[in-house]
Amino acid sequence: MTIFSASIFTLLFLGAHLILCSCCEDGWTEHSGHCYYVEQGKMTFDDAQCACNANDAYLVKLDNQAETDFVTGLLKDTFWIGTRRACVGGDSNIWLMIHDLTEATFTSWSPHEPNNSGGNENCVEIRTSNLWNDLECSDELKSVCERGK
Ligand SMILES: [Ca+2]
Ligand SMILES: [Ca+2]
Repeated sequence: MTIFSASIFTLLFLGAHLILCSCCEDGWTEHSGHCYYVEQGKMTFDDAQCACNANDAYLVKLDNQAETDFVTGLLKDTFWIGTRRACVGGDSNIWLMIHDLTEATFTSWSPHEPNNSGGNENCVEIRTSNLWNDLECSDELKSVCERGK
């Protein structure tokens, strides 16, 4: 085999590897070009986001129903998602994706939620029904981190 053909073979192998492998680290699961990690430890919303940040990730940004179906398949429990109330007026009904601070265009609220029960429910959990609920950020839940490959 010439050096040239050996180089071509190596390039083809690497190319196929990049296309075929999930490219997520151990413990992370690939879906649609992103990697996801389930944090079983229960933490406040801020601590959960910090734990994700420490792994170059962010609290999961649920962009659509397909991603929601995937993530709720990873964790059959309540958990934090990366969405919280915008700090305008104290009682706004604008919800931000904390990863990029854009307003949530996809939402999936439980019936009668968000209800801001007690006036301090500014963070969002997914219930076992796979629907969203606003909840106090100081509550301690499991969480899911997301990052690009
Ligand atoms: Ca996402
Ligand atoms: Ca609520």
